[in-house]
Amino acid sequence: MKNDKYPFVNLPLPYSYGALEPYIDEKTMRLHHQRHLQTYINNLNAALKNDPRLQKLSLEQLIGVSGGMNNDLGRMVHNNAGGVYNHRFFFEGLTNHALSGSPSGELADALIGTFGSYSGFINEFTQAALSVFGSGYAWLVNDFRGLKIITTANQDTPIENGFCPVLTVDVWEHAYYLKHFNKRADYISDWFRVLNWKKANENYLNCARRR
Ligand code: MN3
Repeated sequence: MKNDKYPFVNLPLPYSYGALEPYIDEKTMRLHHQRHLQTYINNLNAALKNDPRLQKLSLEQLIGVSGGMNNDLGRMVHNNAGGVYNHRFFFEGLTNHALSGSPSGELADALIGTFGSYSGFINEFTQAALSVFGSGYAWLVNDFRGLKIITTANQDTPIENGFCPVLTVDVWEHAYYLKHFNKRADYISDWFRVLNWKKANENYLNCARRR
């Protein structure tokens, strides 16, 4: 990932703000990227401003060490580094519907092996995403034995529990409220239409390589 260390900057999305229309609307994408993610970036930089030791660490290392710090700075770093990590991963996993594709290659085989079928995966993943109480994410991860669906609260990340992420959906209300209102299920089904399956397969292969 580019810009992996302090000072963090808000990297442009790999597509235009309107590219996910009509499934995820342009206004939501603008606010989500320019305000929500930007705020995590600003707060993370502010938290690291006076700490040259932490400034040397990568985003993933910051998430790793912040869990053991057990003080206000640790919590600030954990929540904001998590917010940056999760949003970058979420945004990079999306694309225009025409380019979304379908599960292919090694990931398709693993999905069928684990969940029985592609629709079995969709159902199980959707139930997990609906089950997140309050704010958080649902993830498909590799736990180095195989694929697994997990959820995380707030800006907790899968990597702090040793999981390697393959794909994720942000189910904080700011991700969908302007278009889908309170209908999270409708948002999840629209999110599947703009999921970048090529990227998900790359992530899956990268996980396998790190095993
Ligand atoms: Mn968000």
